[in-house]
Amino acid sequence: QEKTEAVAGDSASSSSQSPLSKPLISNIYTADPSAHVFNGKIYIYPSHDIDAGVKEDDEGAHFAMRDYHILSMDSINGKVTDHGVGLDIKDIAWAGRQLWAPDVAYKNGTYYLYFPVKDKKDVFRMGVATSKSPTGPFKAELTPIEGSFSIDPAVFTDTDGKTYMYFGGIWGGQLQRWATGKYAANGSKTDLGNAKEPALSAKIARLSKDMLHFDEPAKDVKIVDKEGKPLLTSDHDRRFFEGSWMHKYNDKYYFSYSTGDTHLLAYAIGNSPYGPFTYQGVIMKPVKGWTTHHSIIEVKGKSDAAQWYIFYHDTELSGKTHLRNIKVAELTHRADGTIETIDPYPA
Ligand code: FUB
Repeated sequence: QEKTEAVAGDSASSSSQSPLSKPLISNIYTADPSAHVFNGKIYIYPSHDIDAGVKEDDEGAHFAMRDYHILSMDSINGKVTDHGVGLDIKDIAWAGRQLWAPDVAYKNGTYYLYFPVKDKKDVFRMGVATSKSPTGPFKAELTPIEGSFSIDPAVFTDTDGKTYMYFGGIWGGQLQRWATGKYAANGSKTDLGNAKEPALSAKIARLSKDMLHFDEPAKDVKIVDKEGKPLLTSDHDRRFFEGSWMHKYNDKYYFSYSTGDTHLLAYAIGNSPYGPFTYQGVIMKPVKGWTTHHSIIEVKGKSDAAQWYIFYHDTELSGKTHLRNIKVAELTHRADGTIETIDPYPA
């Protein structure tokens, strides 16, 4: 396995930008970072962006990724280790193209890597691969997870031990093509176009005890405004587009996501993993590049003081929307539970 080391943000920087907000690695392009703390160490499961020479289109064909590299850090300001390829598309029996944003969960000595990839009919499905090590190599199951579709799995284990997958993405993520429950191959390339109807929702499904299946049919992740009304299709500044994440803070469930074509990371709070979630505001203003995608974790320092962080990406290194680099920044919950909006490029 390839193994390289890269140094994380240098805290001695004289830049006015937060020292944390620098590309975490530059030996490869990375995006969609799903971060987790396993055994006191930070592991990052990003997409591995490559230039496959595919023409850019609204369905994201230029995001033609073929493998995952797994990264780790001992601390937020520490070195980043690239552990090399943890899963390759050639080792996924049912895969066609486009290995997009993954996530990982741990249970009873096994790490589960959840990944979206188009099958041989060009339909996005979710697969799962397992390893005894957080850095892989991961071995993929022979078929996609039954009942799974679309993209961007985010796997959350609640304090009661139950694990859920949030997923979905409109436009190139194909969520709109599943509106009837069956895949519409000639369906819309964007959304359902009904501006005054509730927007398409992300999905949630509880995982089975063996972590390899959905334990229930996927349900809608409803996002409502402060009056309890669902966000509408026309509400591009607030409605769900892709990039789900879940974190729990002070017993509340924080569902965060990308608004896609308005390039915001937004969040909504609920009292249960299933929601409904009440829209609260923007976590991060637009980054360089079309896409924005994040994860949020709590990291305990040596003194046991905890700090929350957001991992995200932009296109600082390449200036190209399909060749991204991951970054990390501090995230602050205010006393009332709301989150301070992050400007990724403060003056
Ligand atoms: O990396 C490919 C896609 O771009 C992801 O699945 C989306 O969330 C967006 O970041």
